[in-house]
Amino acid sequence: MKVMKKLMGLAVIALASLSMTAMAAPSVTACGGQRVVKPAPTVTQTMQVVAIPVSGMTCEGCANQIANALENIDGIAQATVVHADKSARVMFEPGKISVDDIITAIKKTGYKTGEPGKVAPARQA
Ligand SMILES: [Cu+2]
Repeated sequence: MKVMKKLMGLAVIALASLSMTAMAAPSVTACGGQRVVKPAPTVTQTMQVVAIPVSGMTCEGCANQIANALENIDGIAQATVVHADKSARVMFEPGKISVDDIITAIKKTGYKTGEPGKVAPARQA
């Protein structure tokens, strides 16, 4: 009985410290990546969207840095990178840039990529 109580107490402490960590996590960044907000792109029928797994991100600031870098590239209309999802969702113009180019660009920012998901049209015809 005493042991059970002790274990319960430990579990409570563990839970408390977990939620403390969650609360202490800054909403934006630990590594300084501030998202540069750009106007929403004009989505054309030729644009496509690809989801690319990204590993190595440690916070939302990393995600912001990748998204900013991608959106500075000609042919990329919009990049949504989410640390929690470990993925990048990129809207691009296939005539200007390929999925391979996008993967190379992500790697250049210092993060690792996985197999890209299915490429889909950005807009339904
Ligand atoms: Cu970071």
